[in-house]
Amino acid sequence: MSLIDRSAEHSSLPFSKVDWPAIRRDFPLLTQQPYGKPLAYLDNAATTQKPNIVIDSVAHFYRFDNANVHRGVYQLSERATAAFEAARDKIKYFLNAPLREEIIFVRGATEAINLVAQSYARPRLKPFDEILISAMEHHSNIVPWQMVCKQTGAQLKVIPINDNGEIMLDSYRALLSEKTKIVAITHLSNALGSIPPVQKMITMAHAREIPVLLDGAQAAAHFKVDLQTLDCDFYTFSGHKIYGPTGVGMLYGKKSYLEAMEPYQGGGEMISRVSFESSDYNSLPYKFEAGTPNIAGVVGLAAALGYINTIGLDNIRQREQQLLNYATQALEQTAGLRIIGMAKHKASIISFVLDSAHPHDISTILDQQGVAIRAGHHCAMPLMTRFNVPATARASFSFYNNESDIEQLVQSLQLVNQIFSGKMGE
Ligand code: 7TS
Repeated sequence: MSLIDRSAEHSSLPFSKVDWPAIRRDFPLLTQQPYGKPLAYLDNAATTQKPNIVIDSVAHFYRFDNANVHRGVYQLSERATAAFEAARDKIKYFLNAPLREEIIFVRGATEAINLVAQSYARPRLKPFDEILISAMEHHSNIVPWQMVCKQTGAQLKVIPINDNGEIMLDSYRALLSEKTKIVAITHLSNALGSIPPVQKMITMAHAREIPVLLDGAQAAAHFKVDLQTLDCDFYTFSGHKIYGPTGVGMLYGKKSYLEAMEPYQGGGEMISRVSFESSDYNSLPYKFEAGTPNIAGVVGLAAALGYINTIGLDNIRQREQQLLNYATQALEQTAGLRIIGMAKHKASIISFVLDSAHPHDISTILDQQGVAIRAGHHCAMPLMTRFNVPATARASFSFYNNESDIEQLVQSLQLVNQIFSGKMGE
C-alpha cells in the first residue's frame, strides 16, 4: 500500500510529499515482465490500470454485498442500493455537479453521447439545423451525431484546428449561428493531447443559447473538472479511463434539459407505472437507467474516485506535466521522429510518426521490449486525414508512469530506427 492518507477525501498533501514510487506499487499489473522486460505501460488513453483498492472493492462487493438495487426490501439489497447511490454522490462531488439526480450511470462515454444524441437532439432537430463538433473528435463524438443527422436531416459542421492541433476560435465563432442546435466537443483530445479552450467555447455558445456537451472521456483522469464553473450542459466520462472498471461511466446533464428529455431505452427501473396502454417514466436520474446497472462497476468507480482524491488532481496534473515535458524533450531528440500535436495546452498524450517505420511496426517492436503503446488511427480517422498521416504511434502517460518508462520507450524507438535502417548487426 502506498503511503498516501486514505482517510481524507481530498488530499492536502503538498506535491513534494507525494510518494510516486509507492503509488505505482498500488497497481499490481504493473509488476509484470513481458518478454522478461519491465512493463512500460504507455497506453493509458485507451484504458488505465486499476489500483488494489478498486480491484478489492469490486471483489468485496461480489463476496459480501451482491444483490440487485432499488428493488429488494431485504438487508443485502438495501446495502447494495446504498453503495450504488453513495457512488452517485461521490461523482457529484468529484465533478462539483449541482445535483445528484443530474448524474446518470451509463456504460461509458460512448453510451452517454448516444443518449444525448437520441434523447435530446433527435426529437428536436429539423432539416438544415446544425450540430457542431471539432476536427479532433473521437468516433464516439462523431458517429452518434451523424446518425441523428441521418434521422432528422440536420447537418454536421466541423470546427477546424491549426497545425499545432488547436481549435481555431475565429472559425468556431463564424460557425455558430441560429442553425446551431448543439455543440459537442472533446475536453481533451485522445489522439493529440490538446486541451481545447472549452470555457471560452461554452460562453460563446451560451451567448446564443446553444447547449454544449463536453466529452470528458480523457480529461476527467488528468485534471480537476468543475461543472459549476464550466457551466456546460452535458458532460461524460468512462470509468475505465479513470482507474475504475470497464463497462461503467456517467452522464451529467443539467436538470432542466434532462427533465425535458424522453428516455431512448425502456425497461425495468425507468418507469413509475406501466400498463399495456402506456407507461409513466420514473423521476431523474432513474428514467435514463433502464435495466439492471453495472452495480459492481459503479462501486469500483467510486473507489477509483476516492483513490484519485487522496492523491489529489492538482498533484496528478503536476506529475503528468513533468512526464509530458520529459518525454517530449526525449522524443524530439530521436532521429526521424515527428510529434503530431504541439498545442500550447496539452495533457500527457503524445502522438508521433517515425520516418523509418509504420506505427504498427513500431508498436510490434516496442511490445517485445516491454513497452505498450497504441498505434493506429485512435478512433479519430478524420483527424489522421487532417494531418495527412495514415496512423500515428501514441504514448499516453499516467501519474504511475516514471522517467524509466520513458527511457525504455526512447531506447526502443532507437532500436526501431536501427532495425529499419538496416544497421542491425553491422
Ligand atoms: N471520447 C474520447 C475522447 C475517447 O478518447 C474515447 C475512447 C471515447 C470517447 C470513448 O470512450 P468509451 O469508454 O466509451 O469507449 N478512447 C480510446 C482511445 O484513445 N484508445 O482506445 C479508446
